[in-house]
Order: sequence, then C-alpha cells, then structure tokens
Amino acid sequence: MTSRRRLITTGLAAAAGASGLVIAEKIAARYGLIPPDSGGLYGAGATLTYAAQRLLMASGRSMAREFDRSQISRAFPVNGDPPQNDGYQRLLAKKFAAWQLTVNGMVARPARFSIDQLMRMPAATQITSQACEEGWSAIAEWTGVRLSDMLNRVGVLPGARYIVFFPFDVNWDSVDMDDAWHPQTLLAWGMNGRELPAEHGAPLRLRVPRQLGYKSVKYLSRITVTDSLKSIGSGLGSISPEIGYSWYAGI
Ligand SMILES: Nc1nc2c(c(=O)[nH]1)N[C@H]1C(S)=C(S)[C@@H](COP(=O)(O)O)O[C@H]1N2
Ligand SMILES: [Mo]
Repeated sequence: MTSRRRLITTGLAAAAGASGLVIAEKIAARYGLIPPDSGGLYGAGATLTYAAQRLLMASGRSMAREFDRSQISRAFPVNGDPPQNDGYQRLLAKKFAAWQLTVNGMVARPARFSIDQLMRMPAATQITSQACEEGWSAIAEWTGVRLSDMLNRVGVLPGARYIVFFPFDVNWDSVDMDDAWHPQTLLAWGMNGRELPAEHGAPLRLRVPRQLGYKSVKYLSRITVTDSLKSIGSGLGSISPEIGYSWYAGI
C-alpha cells in the first residue's frame, strides 16, 4: 500500500516537474484520480491539485482547523440570498414545518427527514472558517448531523462514488467519498447556537470546511448518491465548472 502510494506520488511530482502537467494527468487517470471537470478551464492543473490532495489524504486524514468560541466572527457575510421561488418561500413562511430532506439514489434505504428528525439525530459541532472565492473568510460555530452518520443510516451501496446536493436554487454541487465520509463534513441546521438563519442556508446546509465556501451548499432539498455525475447538469460535477470555477476547491 504505502510503497505503491509513494510511487504514485513520486511519479506525479516527477512528471509535473520534468515533463509537464499533461503526463501528471495521465498518471492520475490511471489511478482514478481525475476530477469530474478535468476537461474544463482548469484542466491538468486542477487534476494535479485534486490527485495530490487525495494521495496526501490516503496517508492520514487532513483536518480543517478548528477555532475557539472567542474567535467566532461578529459579522458573517452572506453570499447567495435565500431562493425567491414560491416553493422555498412557502416553506420559509411556515418555518420549514413541511420541509423534508430527500435522500435517494444508490442507497439501501431511501428516506425523507423532517428538520425535527434531523435535530434528534446525534449532533456534531465545529467552529471552522469559511473562505469565499470572492476574498473573505469568517468563522462560525456550526451544529448538525455528520454526513457520514446520514450515509450510514441510509446505507450506501457498493460502487457509489459521489454525493450530490440539490438546493432550492441552482447552486447544486457534489463531493467524492473522501469528503463524504470525512468527520468534519456536516449537514448543518444550527449556526452560533441558534437555528440556521435563512440567509445562511435554512433549514439545512452542507459544511465542507476543507474546501472553499461555494462547496457548502445552502438551502438543501435533496441528496443523491451516485456512481456517475455525467447525466447531472452539464456532467461536470457541479454548477461551478459551468461558470469558470473548479469542481474541487480544496484549501
Ligand atoms: N444553494 C446555495 N448554496 C450556496 C451559495 C448559493 O448562492 N446558493 N453560495 C455559496 C458561496 S459562494 C459561499 S461563499 C457560501 C456562503 O455562505 P454564507 O452566505 O452562509 O456566508 O455558500 C455557498 N453555498
Ligand atoms: Mo463563495
């Protein structure tokens, strides 16, 4: 295991140094380390970043930094206002009493969860920073259900490779299984000790603190487990590559 991993890592580094990114991409492809948007604007560079991060993680999970309560930001910017569509606005007006999270796709037990049911599941809390591609970062305390707990509950089928998150607006996204099972990947219903404010993603948002803010999908409606992203949207894994951002946004 270790020697093979070292071999791949060395190979990638050497290829990047000696012969350029294209060869690195070829090696990455051989080991299944190509992100779903590899043909896009970022091309080989993004592939190398993703492959390097995933190989590093194979030798021990990397954790996003956690902070003290005293470091929580007084003001936390908003990026992406609550969806204006009727569906969302009606649910918001009734405090999400009728909202349900759908979890389906490659799972043994497809299910729907009300916000009360989610709040009764074992809760995890983290004080982490969210960095936005637009140049700000802010620290908050987030409370919710670990995505891994949710996945264990519905039972992920063999062969599943991605978890896809559909919100009430257009900003859908997905993560691979490394991020899906990571202990800091959270389905958050609380922020700074209160219920999640509408503008920060009520009633439920994703938190992926090891990636840029845009991966942390707000206003969740449905989660789907899949082995391929090809038939979703433009097939690039999220809305981001369609608008010039990388699918993988590790920091
Ligand atoms: N559904 C949805 N999720 C979203 C967005 C959005 O517009 N819609 N904006 C993203 C971006 S770019 C960032 S930086 C964070 C912002 O989260 P905040 O508004 O709670 O600070 O949410 C991300 N998740
Ligand atoms: Mo962002």
